[in-house]
Amino acid sequence: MITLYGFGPGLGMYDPSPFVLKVAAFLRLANIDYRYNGNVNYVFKAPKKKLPYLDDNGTIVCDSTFIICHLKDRYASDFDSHLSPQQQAVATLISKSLDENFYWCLVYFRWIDSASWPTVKNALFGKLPFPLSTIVPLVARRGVSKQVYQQGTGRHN
Ligand SMILES: N[C@@H](CCC(=O)N[C@@H](CS)C(=O)NCC(=O)O)C(=O)O
Repeated sequence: MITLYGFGPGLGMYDPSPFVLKVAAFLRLANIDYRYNGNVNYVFKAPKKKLPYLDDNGTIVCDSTFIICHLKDRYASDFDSHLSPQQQAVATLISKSLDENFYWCLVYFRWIDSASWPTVKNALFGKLPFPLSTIVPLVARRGVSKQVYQQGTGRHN
């Protein structure tokens, strides 16, 4: 059995992580049977401390790009095989641009932008009991702010 580990539903989505959604979309499009296990605590158990990761009958694969490569290899489901090598290269660059650049804008507007933060905070942490409902979002936002700043996007207005 294949198990995809993610954060669990949030922000009105199957999973709030675009990387988890990308893998889930691939699995569904390829008609590969899988089970989705979503819980925010999996991030602490994940081998590389990032989600998603996948357990394919005992083979653990981390990172959405490597997961999709693994699925393409093992289950022969390459949707890009009709593309020329040049088109496949362009597709890889577009995908990487979204993963490595656009993603940080998404993170910025979810976690840092003061207009959206109250909504995101309530959606992700609203069910926690007091005082966790105050402390956990504060600590999490501080950690994410540091990441966005270090990546560079957080240095712009
Ligand atoms: N390159 C990775 C990126 C995964 C990633 O950044 N996941 C985020 C959630 S969208 C995460 O696990 N963040 C937790 C953390 O950094 O502590 C992939 O494609 O899977």
